Amino acid sequence: MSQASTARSLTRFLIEEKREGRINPDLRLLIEVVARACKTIAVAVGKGALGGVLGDAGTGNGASINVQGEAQKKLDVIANDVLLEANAWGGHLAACASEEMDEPFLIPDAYPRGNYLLLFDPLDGSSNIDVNVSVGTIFSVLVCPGDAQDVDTQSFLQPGTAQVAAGYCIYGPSTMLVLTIGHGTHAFTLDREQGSFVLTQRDMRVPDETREFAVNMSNQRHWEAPMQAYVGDLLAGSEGVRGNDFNTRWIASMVADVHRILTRGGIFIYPWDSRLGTGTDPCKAGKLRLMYEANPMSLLIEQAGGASTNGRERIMDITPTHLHQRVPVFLGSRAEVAMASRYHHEHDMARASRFNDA
Ligand code: AHM
Ligand code: MG
Repeated sequence: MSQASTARSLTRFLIEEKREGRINPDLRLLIEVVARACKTIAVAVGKGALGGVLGDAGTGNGASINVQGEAQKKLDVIANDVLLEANAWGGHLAACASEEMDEPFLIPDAYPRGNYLLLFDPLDGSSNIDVNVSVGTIFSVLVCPGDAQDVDTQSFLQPGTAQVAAGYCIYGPSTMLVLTIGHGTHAFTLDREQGSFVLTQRDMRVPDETREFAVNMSNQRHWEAPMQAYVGDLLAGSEGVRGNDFNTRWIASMVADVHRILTRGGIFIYPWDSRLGTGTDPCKAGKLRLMYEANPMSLLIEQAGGASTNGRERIMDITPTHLHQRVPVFLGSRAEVAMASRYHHEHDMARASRFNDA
């Protein structure tokens, strides 16, 4: 048999998963629609300056600002529109929520409403667009609780453990879709000539141990004490308590950093930071968004044998109170995530015992 005939397309993979009873027909079709939208976004990203898609969105009156208070790039807006248009009419969704939109987009009355909710960060890492560094789309799928006609913001406020699918598409030297439907994490590479995603890695595994960490070190002075202590010990290398030298990588595209970790291990950290709030306001508890970034990446990482916490608890156990809420993130190689959590637990216990003694 030729290689072409044995290659497993995303479509074939999903049909086989359906035969195994691991995915229902509506979710299968929804994932196909998202994958198709990602191909369209890949084309727009790939055109770069030739497509007139670089730079900030907005009118002559200044940059357009999203609900997160961040300046939108043209490609943020384009990617958001592509995902909405592709998903509006298929009949699988009740509503979409996006990092780029204040409120959920409810499927218009002109189309049938399905039972799924789709959440996405249409173009993650968009500060990298103008310098031609990898960016990506992150998505998460939930089941709509109750009647799809009554869907509202509250319908989305489910913990990450309720996700029925999650994935990202990375627009890098090659375009790859990394997907989980709760039975392992699998990678598909876009065959640009054929226009289809082809399964290139089944059951990705994150190595348990690592000597590589990813964090934006320029924020160090704003971190809390246990994070300072943990990274201090990583930086001390073989001369410190860890007894090993650690390497560092920071792409500033979560999709690209997580893709590296899924491929060769590591720990990705975007911690709480004193400029981001008191920690009691869920909209300011970190930089990354729970629903659009942390939850889908956590499911992908856990399905590949890794771990994901906010330093103190499993991210997917957090019940959201706000659609756009933020969360500190520590995810990747299981043993290293446990080590980072240990610094936080020991710090909290020491503080509690000082408080009790006082
Ligand atoms: P975005 O969704 O607005 O692009 O922001 C999220 C990105 C992540 O991809 C990345 O890990 C992080 O922001 C980088 O932040 P920083 O520039 O502070 O290092
Ligand atoms: Mg993002």
